[in-house]
Amino acid sequence: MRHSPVVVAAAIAAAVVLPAGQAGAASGLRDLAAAKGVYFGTAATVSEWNDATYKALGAREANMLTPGNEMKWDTTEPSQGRFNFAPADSLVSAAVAANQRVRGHTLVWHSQTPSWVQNLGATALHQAMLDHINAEVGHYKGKLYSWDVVNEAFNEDGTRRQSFWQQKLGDGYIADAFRAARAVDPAAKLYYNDYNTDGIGAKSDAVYAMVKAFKQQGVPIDGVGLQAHLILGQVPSSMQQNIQRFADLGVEVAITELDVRMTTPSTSDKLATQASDYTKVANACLAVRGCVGITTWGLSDRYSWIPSTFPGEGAALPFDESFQPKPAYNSLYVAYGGTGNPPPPPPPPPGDKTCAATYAIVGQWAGGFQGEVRVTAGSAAISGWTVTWTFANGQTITSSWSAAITASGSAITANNVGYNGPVGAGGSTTFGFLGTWNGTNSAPSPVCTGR
Ligand code: G2I
Repeated sequence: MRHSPVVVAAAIAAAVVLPAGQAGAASGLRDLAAAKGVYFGTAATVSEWNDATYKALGAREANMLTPGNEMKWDTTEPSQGRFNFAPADSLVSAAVAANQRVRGHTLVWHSQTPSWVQNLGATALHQAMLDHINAEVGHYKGKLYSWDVVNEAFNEDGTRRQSFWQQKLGDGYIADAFRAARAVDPAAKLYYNDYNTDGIGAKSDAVYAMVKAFKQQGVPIDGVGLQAHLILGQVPSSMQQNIQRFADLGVEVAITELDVRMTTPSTSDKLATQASDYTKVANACLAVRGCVGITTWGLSDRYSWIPSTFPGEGAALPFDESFQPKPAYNSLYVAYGGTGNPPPPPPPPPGDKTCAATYAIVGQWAGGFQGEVRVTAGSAAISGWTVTWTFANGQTITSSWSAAITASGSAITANNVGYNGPVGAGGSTTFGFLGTWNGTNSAPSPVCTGR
């Protein structure tokens, strides 16, 4: 068939205007997922989004965003009644700018919750939970797709996790949290979220029984999040059946934190197995009406929780550390109906002076500790950096090396000293300090700004 000159001219114009590789069929997973009536999302943190190349990749691939840490209690209410929504606000603004919706994560959890909460008596704890939900859900009212209201409340054998919530408040705290969240933002979908509930088993049976009971009792629950932190080659064979049984209860289901970890280094065999694992998960969700979307816990192996939690493991995400698509990405691309070549990784924006910071407690003793922060440059060299964080538990810094550190209350600012300002593309440097602590010494989330 011959094209009219007008059509040919339009095609040429489109080819010129669109970034290379995005003309024609090659768009990111978000568009493919949307065409199938589902979403594709990722988790990200403020610090990760400082890497402009990574943020651009997220904007191309994801139409749903989950703040990785910024909506958790240790950030949002570090001391009672003092709320800090600034880090999460910046992620929500970025999501709005990228036309992404947001999954709120998470309101009531045993982890990343300050000691002041854990130390309350039962009555005060119950009130603090309601106050926290009122404030945080209220702050984001009308802006979020969903909330993970309660996270990880069950043991592997299906009994309730004996967290401070459970021990002090008993079984009723989960329903109370859902009721409180619904009362504040009736539009947000309210989820229960957990791991190792991906296939049928004792733990998912317990969640199933709870959701069924909530539905019968009129407790407001809209969704179940299956985290899907999976191990290579171990996608549960009953995953689709499990998703289906939850959907049959009248709740939606989401895969909320997908990654597939392996022992590192990766090999082509392991990457092929991982690709088939990603296909299985995508197909299990796509096969069930009511499985509304998949979120991966990050996009690139450059930014993943796994190596620090499971030493010797990693390589769990669809893009490698250099943002190159792995076979797992191609699996998702095909599962979502993509044809032709997937889009190439986005080039680093010119002048992209970004960095990421990770915080580690390298030693701790009665009253004192030694901390170290690693600054890693993004895809371009930087000539200097500033790292900031907020201490949640009243820690102070008494001395430091390789950085100039100032404190304003609990807010810490660290600037490079002359000799360790320059960091090559993808390279890193560290600085350290001695500090004091009392009671709890939780590690903060540092934010890095490069120049
Ligand atoms: O652990 C993986 C995920 C399991 N399901 C719930 C998720 O919320 C959880 O996410 C991870 C974050 O990705 C990590 O970034 O939750 C971890 C804490 O349970 C987060 O790790 C923490 C480190 O433990 C801290 O030392 C660090 O200061 O991240 C903090 C901020 O970087």
